[in-house]
Amino acid sequence: MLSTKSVSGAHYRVGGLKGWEYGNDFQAWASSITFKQGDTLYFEYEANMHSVLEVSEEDYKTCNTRAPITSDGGKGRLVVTLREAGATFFYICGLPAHCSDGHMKVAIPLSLPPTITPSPSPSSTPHSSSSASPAAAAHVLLPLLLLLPPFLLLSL
Ligand SMILES: [Cu+2]
Repeated sequence: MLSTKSVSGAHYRVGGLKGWEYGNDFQAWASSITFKQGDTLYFEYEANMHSVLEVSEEDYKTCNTRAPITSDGGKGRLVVTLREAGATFFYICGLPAHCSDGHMKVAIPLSLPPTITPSPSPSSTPHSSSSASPAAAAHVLLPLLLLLPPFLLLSL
């Protein structure tokens, strides 16, 4: 059943019960979840046995650990809040063999949120009225000029 979730995102332990471990099936784990903007990932593992690198898609595919976007330094716990809706985040273990042989790699695709259109009406109203005022003044002035000649004729 669908239910209205709270605005604060869901929390996920990467890899489920086994966590960030050699040989865990992270793709199966990730494919079972629809990740949303604001969700939080917890990478948990024995410190210094692994690490977590955020990498580019290319480095994810090739298990290249030499050019990470970020690295957690093998502290054993990394908390990541997913911010960019529609983006995909790529994480690999910093030990190349763990990535290539132990499948310690995971791609996290973020779904796009349902289109929420924030109503910008308070800010757009003064903008449109200020741009309309010169035109409005011209419209008032024109009939006034047309009315003047008959009035002048009558008074003469
Ligand atoms: Cu590892």
